[in-house]
Amino acid sequence: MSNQHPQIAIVMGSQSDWATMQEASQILDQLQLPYHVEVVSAHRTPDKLFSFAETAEQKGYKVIIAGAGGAAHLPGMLAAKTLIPVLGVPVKSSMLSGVDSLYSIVQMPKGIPVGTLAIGPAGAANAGLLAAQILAAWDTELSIRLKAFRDKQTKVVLDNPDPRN
Ligand code: RP5
Repeated sequence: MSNQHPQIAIVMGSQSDWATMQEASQILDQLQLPYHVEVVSAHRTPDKLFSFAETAEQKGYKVIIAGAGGAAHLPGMLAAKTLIPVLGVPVKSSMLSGVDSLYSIVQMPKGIPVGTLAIGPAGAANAGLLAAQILAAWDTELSIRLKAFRDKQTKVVLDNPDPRN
């Protein structure tokens, strides 16, 4: 991990979201990208949500990954309070399997965008990749690491064409 100040923040509505959101952190670890992690709840700590969003730019964050489940306000409220791009991850909920989270995050009214990923671990991992790809637009070395990541996963498929093995 480099000593570089984190340009990515991973926030989530609850400690219980970490099981999902750690997929984003694992991708960023693989890509040697530093990140900040914090629980920020839209409904339990609304004032903290506001102060996090208001100070995010001065802390140097360039992308915020926000995961939440149920009536998932966190990504949309963060997006309303900052111009930093917010990637929303719908966490799978116990009652509605995360479809509630997905609809809450993806259906932002016109004017305040949230880039919404898939429900659950795949969405969290892809949020990590997408955050890295956004930063790679200004970082050639990161771009090379992302290309190597893709080449590796392509090779795994090409090297194992028989599904019975
Ligand atoms: C949301 O409620 C969180 O994002 C979490 O997905 C869900 C359940 O939270 P806990 O009751 O596990 O704290 O705020």
